[in-house]
Amino acid sequence: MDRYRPWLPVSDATPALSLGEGATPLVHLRRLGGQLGLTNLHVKIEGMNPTGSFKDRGMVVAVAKALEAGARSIICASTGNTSASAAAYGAAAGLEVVVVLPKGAIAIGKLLQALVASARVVAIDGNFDQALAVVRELAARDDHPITLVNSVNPHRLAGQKTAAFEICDDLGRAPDILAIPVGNAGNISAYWAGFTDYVMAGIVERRPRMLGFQAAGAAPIVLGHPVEQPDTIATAIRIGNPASWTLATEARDESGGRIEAVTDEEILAAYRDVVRLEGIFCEPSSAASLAGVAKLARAGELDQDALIVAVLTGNGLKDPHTAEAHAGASILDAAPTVDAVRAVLEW
Ligand code: AN7
Repeated sequence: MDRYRPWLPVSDATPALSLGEGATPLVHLRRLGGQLGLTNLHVKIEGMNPTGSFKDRGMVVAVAKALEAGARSIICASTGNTSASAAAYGAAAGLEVVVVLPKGAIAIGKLLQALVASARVVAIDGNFDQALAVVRELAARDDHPITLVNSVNPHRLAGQKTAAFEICDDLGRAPDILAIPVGNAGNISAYWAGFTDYVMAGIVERRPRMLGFQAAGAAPIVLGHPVEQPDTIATAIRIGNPASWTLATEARDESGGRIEAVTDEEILAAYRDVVRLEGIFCEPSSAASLAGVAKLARAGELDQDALIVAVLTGNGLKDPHTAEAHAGASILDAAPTVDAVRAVLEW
């Protein structure tokens, strides 16, 4: 909030709040890029934020503004990362935090982040879209004042624009292509707004083509209609009726970009490749951005020297069950002797 203060809806009346969010690494993927024939492929590692996802950029602004307005409580629906972030920033701000989640569909690390930070966690027998409808209604009522901190709160998107600023500041220009996973469609909209701000201010000349990727089983924007029962291994983007649908399609169309679907198999392949070849462990939903880039590169639809930034939205440590089930790693058991360890290593 301090670094990009002029671009944010904050004033001297806004309480100071920070867990050290932002300033995340932009890393050149030489090995994976080489395999795909792309010389200039980068990732923005948003899993390095304080709660392990990009949500912190927007949550810090939303919670500071809630404090400024005198709020005592905040509420959100979530596929996991928003609730982890709300729980952390709400704790730091001394607010009551209520999170409403789809039961059994949240990666365990994210659920524990909310619980250990003492959020009040309500699991509904329904999906994210139903949870969002419930919290919107609760926040709109007068009988129990509570501030909604989902990305329909404009302060969330304002804060998330800072990632686009950082990318431009690091590169000295905007990338040619920005690839990003799409769930509730807030983040793609925020990046587009951020790039637009920088062009309007004359800091960069052009905006990137925006490439958004949804999971094939949860691809309402690609299909052109809501999906009643979204399903994908990428639980963070298991969303059937995105709140920022129109903003996302505007970003796509104004940028000459695309929003496409990637299958769970393609997502898992990218999830494994980026850690095996590059040492970067992201969560499955995040890998949708790289899965999409890989698919288009293999189809010959990307210039080999295009300056590409794929956003890795969340940290792989959040979802150990998916790692265990799909990363293919196995442990070699051995007795505690040199010979036994040599034997299992086949030396
Ligand atoms: C890792 O936490 O919607 O398109 O409730 O956690 O802005 O929704 C998370 C979304 C991508 C999609 N990657 O971003 C929530 C939630 C990760 C995410 C997305 C999410 P949006």
